[in-house]
Amino acid sequence: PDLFTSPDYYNLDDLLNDEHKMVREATRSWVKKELSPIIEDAAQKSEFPKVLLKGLAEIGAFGPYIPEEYGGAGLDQISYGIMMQEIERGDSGIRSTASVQSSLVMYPIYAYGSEKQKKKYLPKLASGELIGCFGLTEPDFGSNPSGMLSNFKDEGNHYLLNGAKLWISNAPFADIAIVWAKNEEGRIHGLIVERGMEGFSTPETHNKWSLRASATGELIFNNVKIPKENLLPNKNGLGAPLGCLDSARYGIAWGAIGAAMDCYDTALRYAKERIQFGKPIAVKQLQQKKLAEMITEITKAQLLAWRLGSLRNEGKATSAQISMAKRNNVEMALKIAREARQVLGAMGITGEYSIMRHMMNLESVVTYEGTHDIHLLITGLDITGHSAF
Ligand code: TGC
Ligand code: FAD
Repeated sequence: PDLFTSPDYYNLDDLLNDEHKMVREATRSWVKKELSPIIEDAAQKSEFPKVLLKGLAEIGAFGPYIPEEYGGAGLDQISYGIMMQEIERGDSGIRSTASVQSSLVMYPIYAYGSEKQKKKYLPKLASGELIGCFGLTEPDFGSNPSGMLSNFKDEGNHYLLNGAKLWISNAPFADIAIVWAKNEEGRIHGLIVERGMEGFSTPETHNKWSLRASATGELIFNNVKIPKENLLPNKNGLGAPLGCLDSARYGIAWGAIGAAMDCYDTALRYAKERIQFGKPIAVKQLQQKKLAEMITEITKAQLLAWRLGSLRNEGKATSAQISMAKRNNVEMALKIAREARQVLGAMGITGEYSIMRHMMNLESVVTYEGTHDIHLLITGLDITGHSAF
């Protein structure tokens, strides 16, 4: 079913400018035409649909807010958010690819890279000629990346990189990886690692029940020689990767709304059409409670995301504010997916409808980019001044 109508219960449209609406229409129509028809099959087969890369680049989803001089779309933060919403209405895994490419690969090169690095990589990443991935998480260090073991030594004319990263989106086919590793003093730096460098491999992680249309893998570094010019020179320490996460988490706060809207739309339509006990189930109070709560939660999430986007446009959003929105909106979407699935009864478990796929996808979204618990602890730290990690 492809009858998406964007719920807009509080006239959020009045807060959007023409550019925001244009970006939404362009992204939405691409999702309807190119993504929706093939995504269920890709997810069932557990294959990343590479055929979508070109279109993602064309709609500006690779670097929406990166300035045009580097090939980006030069849009504001609200447009970036709306784009993520519309892509995730289609599938969280495809939104992941756009998030990683934009916020975790292009952003660190743009914000921490040299002019030479920016000119070399950003236009090709924006056009999709190069695809990137972001390696922070390790087998033994997920929520606490500061303990990472990946490391590099200065060997005079190059660095020697060793270690391993796990759960890396896009890893199996990425051309470059932004890898976070410690130098000999234990300080975290970002390095640009390129496919083909000797000792670098990217095995795929199989058998996921979630984000099946996104490729996930490992990054393994076995004495990889990294040219010195591939170190990101302008920021180091844990704050460098976390700065990228701020941008990706913000996009997810919007993205999750898209998944929730698709579940709500589907459940509402189904409830009006499905007849049981001689009447549409939409006349039943229990079903109305589910649907009414869904639209209430979506509306609250939209306002949170919009306000956060405005703060980001003014350069005023804090990391803790971003954590609150990521946590709230993903949990909201996950709950809506679970409720919406029930509205569809048995039909809800099939691939005829997108709800179960969204639900399974959101189990990753609630874990990656900082888990639900970690974001709560970030809020806790912000309001009490005490770290409870
Ligand atoms: P802590 O001592 O609190 O902080 C260390 C340094 O980092 C600074 N900092 C930040 N800087 C910028 N932005 C932020 N959001 C920041 N949060 C903290 C902080 O000021 C400090 O700086 P300095 O100069 O004093 O050293 O760190 P901690 O070791 O106690 O750890 C806490 C923390 C924040 C790391 C933890 O709460 C956390 O966020 N863990 C989650 C890890 C995570 O999100 N991993 C995500 C991996 S990437 C991913 O999942 C991609 S999925 C992609 C997709 O497919 O979409
Ligand atoms: P752990 O950190 O081991 O957490 C396990 C449980 O303990 C969680 O419930 C957590 O909330 C809880 N917990 C941890 N610490 C505390 C605490 N102090 N107090 C209370 N509870 C706590 N990473 C990347 O670097 N790049 C990627 O591209 C990427 N893509 C991903 C794609 C997918 C599909 C998935 C599933 C993950 C991806 N990740 C990626 C990794 C992701 O960021 C981590 O899974 C996440 O940060 C959590 O780490 P962990 O899985 O090791 O869980």
